[in-house]
Amino acid sequence: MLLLDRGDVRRLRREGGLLTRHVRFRGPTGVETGVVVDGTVVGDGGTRVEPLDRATLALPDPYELLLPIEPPEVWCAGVTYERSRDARVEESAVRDVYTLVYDADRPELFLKDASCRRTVGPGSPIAVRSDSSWNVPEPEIALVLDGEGGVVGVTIGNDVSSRDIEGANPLYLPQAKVYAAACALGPALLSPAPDEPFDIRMRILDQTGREVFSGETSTSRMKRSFGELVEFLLRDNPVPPGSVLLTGTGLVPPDDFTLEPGHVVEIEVPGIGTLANPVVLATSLLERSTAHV
Ligand code: DO4
Ligand code: MG
Repeated sequence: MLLLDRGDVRRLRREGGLLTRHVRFRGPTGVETGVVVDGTVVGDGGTRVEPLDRATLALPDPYELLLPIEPPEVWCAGVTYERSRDARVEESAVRDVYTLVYDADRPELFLKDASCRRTVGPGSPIAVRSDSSWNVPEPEIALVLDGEGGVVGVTIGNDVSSRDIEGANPLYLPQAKVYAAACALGPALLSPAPDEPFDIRMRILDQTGREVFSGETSTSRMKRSFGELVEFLLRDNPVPPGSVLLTGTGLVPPDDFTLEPGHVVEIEVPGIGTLANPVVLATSLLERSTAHV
């Protein structure tokens, strides 16, 4: 089920004005939508749940926080920050394409997921590819689109990527970017989308809880505006309402860092919350899903 159909998009637009964090969760009676009020999750049907943690909004048993929306499509923009351009130039055997796209009028845009097959929610495992030895999380602001050029809200996105596969040849981009659990969204959908820049902080913890990377950036460092990215995405392209556009990463860990199974990635955006996901091998998820077929 898609949370955000045309009617939902209209409702979010109508409710515009008061900044609200929208969530979805599973409880004993099924999936509910709700909002966060003074740190408490309040379901539309009246259920009140106190999160275990006010940043991640992780919920106690028998409740489970879900994706705030199930987007029909997830798109990504790339090389929208100088840091991303420099990292790509460093990793790639074909360097010019990144400098050219950073300076060009037309942005890089690519399809990351459709039908929510590869996108996971807060607390669920994200994955690294088994045929890659250099993987990174990409913390990004994710715009929720109304399909008509408007942005109805924002959430946090993680565009998990393989740097060595893309670095070998830019034509391998879909393989570097699109695989099981390569995308995470959440924990909440903030609506309406504020005009102010967002601070984005990322921490990566190892199996023992030790911090192995931390960094922060701001969307004020982006080369392009959100409006420009949405306008290019929708040109001659029927993107369904409720789809999501990730707007690029400005945080890249040092070149000797690779994301590994057992790590936990935490992405914090003040006003939205913290998106936290443990890391596994993509193959382990596929084994599990075929076991249930
Ligand atoms: O060109 C590769 C994609 C870069 C990207 O995903 C980003 O800058 O966030
Ligand atoms: Mg990215």
